[in-house]
Amino acid sequence: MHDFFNESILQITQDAFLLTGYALPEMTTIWQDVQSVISQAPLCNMQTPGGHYMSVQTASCGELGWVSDRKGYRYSPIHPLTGQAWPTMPDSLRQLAQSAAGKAGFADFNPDSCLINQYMVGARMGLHQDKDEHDFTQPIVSVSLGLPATFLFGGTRRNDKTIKIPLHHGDVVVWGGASRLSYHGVSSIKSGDNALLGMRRINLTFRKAG
Ligand code: MD3
Ligand code: FE
Repeated sequence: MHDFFNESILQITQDAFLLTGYALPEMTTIWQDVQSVISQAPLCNMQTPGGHYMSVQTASCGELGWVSDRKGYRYSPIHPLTGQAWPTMPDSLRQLAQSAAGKAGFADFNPDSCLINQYMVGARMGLHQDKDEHDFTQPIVSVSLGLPATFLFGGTRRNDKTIKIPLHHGDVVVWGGASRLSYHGVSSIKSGDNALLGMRRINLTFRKAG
């Protein structure tokens, strides 16, 4: 089972672990549940406080969702366009995030937010820190779906040197402790065609935001 899905655990730094292929055994259900969430909470191009639009489209599920507009970045209990509560976090997604966190040594991870980032070919995410959450002792779990990406991972200062980490369909990364406030980003997505998702990448990030 595990060999079949090419699963392994690689340590990136002291508190960051790459679980290759970890989402593959449950992928059919995960992808169905993600599609159900984004049919209820449409993906949208958020505006940044600087007035630009992100090249990545976002939506969320769980009690809180990450949103951005001219007023700033924050977590909100409602979708900014529909005005509705975010869809409930599907059990398949919560269980995947909890079990991956456990594998990386973070017991009892209980996310209240799952951010869904959609990257069409050419979309990217510049170097940034995730600091809109309240509790930096909680890890972040990320799940990559669809087209591969080059993930950039640096230190806690913007100018620290970055390393490149290739992320593939089904890979899961757990970031906590000393790496929780590290700068990170995603290089421009190259064209390709994934058997399940087509010409795009979707990343799920699970957080304890509130
Ligand atoms: C390392 N998303 O939504 S996920 C984001 O692939 C974000 O969509 C990227 O960065 C994506 O904020 C990267 C992996 C990730 C998420 C949070 C981190 C890596 C992290 C926080 C600290 C260090
Ligand atoms: Fe981030």
